[in-house]
Amino acid sequence: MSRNDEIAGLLEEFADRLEATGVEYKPTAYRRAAENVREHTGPIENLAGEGEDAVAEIDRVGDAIASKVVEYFETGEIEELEALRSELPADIGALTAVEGVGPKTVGSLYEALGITTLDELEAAAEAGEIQEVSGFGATTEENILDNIPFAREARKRTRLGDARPVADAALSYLDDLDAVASVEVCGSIRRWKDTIGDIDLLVASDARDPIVEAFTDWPEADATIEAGTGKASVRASGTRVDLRIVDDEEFGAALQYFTGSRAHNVAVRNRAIDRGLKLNEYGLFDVSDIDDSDAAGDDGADADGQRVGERVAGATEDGVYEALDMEPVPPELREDNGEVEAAAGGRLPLLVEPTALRGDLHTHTDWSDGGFSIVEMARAAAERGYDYHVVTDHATGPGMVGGVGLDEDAIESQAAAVAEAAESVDIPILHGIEANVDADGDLSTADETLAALDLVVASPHSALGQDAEAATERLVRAAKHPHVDVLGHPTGRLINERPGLEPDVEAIVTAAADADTAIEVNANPARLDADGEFVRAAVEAGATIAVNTDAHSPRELDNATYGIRTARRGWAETTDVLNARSLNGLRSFLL
Ligand code: DGT
Ligand code: CA
Ligand code: CA
Ligand code: ZN
Repeated sequence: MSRNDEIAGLLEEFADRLEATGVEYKPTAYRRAAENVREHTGPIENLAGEGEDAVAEIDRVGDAIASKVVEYFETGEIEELEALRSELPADIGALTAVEGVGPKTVGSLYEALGITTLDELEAAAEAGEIQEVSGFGATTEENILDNIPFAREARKRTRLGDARPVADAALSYLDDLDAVASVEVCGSIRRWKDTIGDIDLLVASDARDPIVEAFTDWPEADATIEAGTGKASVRASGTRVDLRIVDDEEFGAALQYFTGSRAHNVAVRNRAIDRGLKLNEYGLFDVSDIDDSDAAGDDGADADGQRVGERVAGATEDGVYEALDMEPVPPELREDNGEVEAAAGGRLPLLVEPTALRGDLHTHTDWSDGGFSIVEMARAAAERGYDYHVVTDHATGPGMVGGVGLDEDAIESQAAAVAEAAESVDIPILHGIEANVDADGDLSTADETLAALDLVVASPHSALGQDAEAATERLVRAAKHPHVDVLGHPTGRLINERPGLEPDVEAIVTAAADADTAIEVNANPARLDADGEFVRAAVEAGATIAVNTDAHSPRELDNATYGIRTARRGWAETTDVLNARSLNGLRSFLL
């Protein structure tokens, strides 16, 4: 964990604990400060070394918070936070992971029942004690009980967006070591799964011990879990990172093996067996001349660990697939969902490329809850090399709190502002809106206003706990709405935080295909919604996909990568993706 993340995390905990004790306003100030601290580009530790004034230069970090930051770097703790921790000795991170349990709830439940852990929360709910606490009822208690298993599961896996930067940092650290010939990520992170159990890394080198040593000395590693011969595991940013070191000639076979998934590997291995070959992490071997009495073990080695059979492939991963008469399978597809048959038949899809996007169809500005102006966001899009930019601020409606959304008059004013902004940037700007899909599937913005816009994203932001049938009706209705162009983050899930809607996906993608409404892959790594399975259904139904970041800042436009990878997990080709089209192509879809 970088020290900026570390201090940001403490400020967030500070905010939660203040809120739990009933303090008003201050928690918001701490959360805003935490956000800016996390986003700050240089090491805050250096600023802290220069003193409070230097830290207070950071946007939204006032003198009081700056002095706590300096205190932390000087003494290793923040006295006031320690006092709050002993006043309320509850595991606030674990407890607030339960949907519907906020810091205030944690405070009340500690005061009334002394609850400090998830287990205690569950026991109290099961015993019916929570509904007896003032301000709580039977429904709340039931919801808490229902949501505990999700929270417990969620804490075991890391979001892709949190794990990937850690993996990239490890990759570049290892790549800089002289003894390293090749290095790659493997496992679920190479398949770009939306959550990651642990990060797997593979190195080719003939110097195993020095690399194990260098890896356990990696400055971002918080602890060594184990260090052996040719492998080691450390903990970094709360995630386990596994490293394996193999010989150069085995690198491709090991990469194939450790990328998984297990189910994909089983299918590929069976194909090898059918051909008289043996595939394992060391290589692909011709074992057709070896009879059973040679006792080749499961790993293709005999009892003495000698490898048997003649090596057919193994130095490169592509070579392994080719020797099995298969097209090389992109890692995103390796889930045993038909990719082995497709690769054998030369029928793999031409997946949408990471560089295919020509614009973002869902972005925010300071007209709603974004942090930047129309011009700033459009310039950032132009700098990325996009051909067009679409502004879709929030409309008013269910799920919008604190006066965030635009009403019809404001949308009309914004149209003029977009036209004016377009004159000062080198990129065409389209004017859209992110309308709210209410619980019944209607939109909260008037039809004539929607009709005047270039593009309408319609997203659910409220009633995300409704049952599957209601959710299906709601989303089908929204997809069929004559003014809706893109169905935004269709389930409303937040990975590891809330499951979101669980509709009949088939019904929605069919309606979307019929109505020419694109299904969004929201690339925010907290969402990745629609997910790969949803995309696959959409592509098969002939629906169009839009890969959008929902950016609230220029930096968030970079999240597009996660959206593209998710679309690839759903077998999407370039032609399936609306914003891989030219401006003219986009316009003709919007007609
Ligand atoms: P994760 O970490 O839970 O997100 O999922 P993976 O897929 O990264 O799984 P992991 O870290 O346990 O192992 C990485 C890959 O290595 C896995 O996808 C397949 C391969 N692998 C590891 N151990 C075994 C094994 O015992 N049998 C087989 N067939 N494959 C294995
Ligand atoms: Ca893994
Ligand atoms: Ca692993
Ligand atoms: Zn949005």
